[in-house]
Amino acid sequence: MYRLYGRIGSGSAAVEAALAIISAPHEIIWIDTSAGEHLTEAFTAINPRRQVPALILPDGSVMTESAAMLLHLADAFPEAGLAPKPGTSARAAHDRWLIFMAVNIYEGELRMAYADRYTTDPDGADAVQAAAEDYLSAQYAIIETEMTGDYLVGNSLSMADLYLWMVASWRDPQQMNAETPCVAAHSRRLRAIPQVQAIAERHGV
Ligand SMILES: N[C@@H](CCC(=O)N[C@@H](CS)C(=O)NCC(=O)O)C(=O)O
Repeated sequence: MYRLYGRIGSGSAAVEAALAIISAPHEIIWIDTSAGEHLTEAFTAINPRRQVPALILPDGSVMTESAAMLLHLADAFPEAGLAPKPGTSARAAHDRWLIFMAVNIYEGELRMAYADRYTTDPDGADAVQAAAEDYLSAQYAIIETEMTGDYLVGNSLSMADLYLWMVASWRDPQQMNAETPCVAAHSRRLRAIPQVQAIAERHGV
């Protein structure tokens, strides 16, 4: 049994979707960060960065980092076909997209959400957000240019698609439609998958 620590509107959504699609037995423990539940001693022992998601594997070991969780689940459930075979160039492309989104897009969103953490200037949050918005647009433009089919890699759904759906769900849909229509269409395609739809509804996106 997997145990996922998550929060509505957080990076747990892609992991929730992956666990649902591969039908892995799991439970979700909701962490209310607005009530400081991520700051407790018990949760800090699970993730010293005091962030969700965190994933407890069936053997009790702890994983943090949403992209790493998806890679782990892809390899632990190869029959689900949610990532190309390890060692192939398709897998290289897949892993590249996952890491691209984790380090550029998710991080860019954190600059939007926690702007005051990214400046020592007490009046600097607006400038951090403005720069983050430009930065995010540039990252999405790269995806838009390189996305040639229905999915990010090859002709089938992968973990990278679930991650793109998740981060794109944090953006303004109208802006997405106007600036990156292929990414917007990808989000609609993903949302039509019943398990993704259920998670989207849970997260209100
Ligand atoms: N790199 C981490 C980022 C996780 C993260 O920043 N989570 C946010 C929610 S989306 C969080 O827990 N924020 C609480 C805080 O930093 O105070 C991942 O991909 O899992």
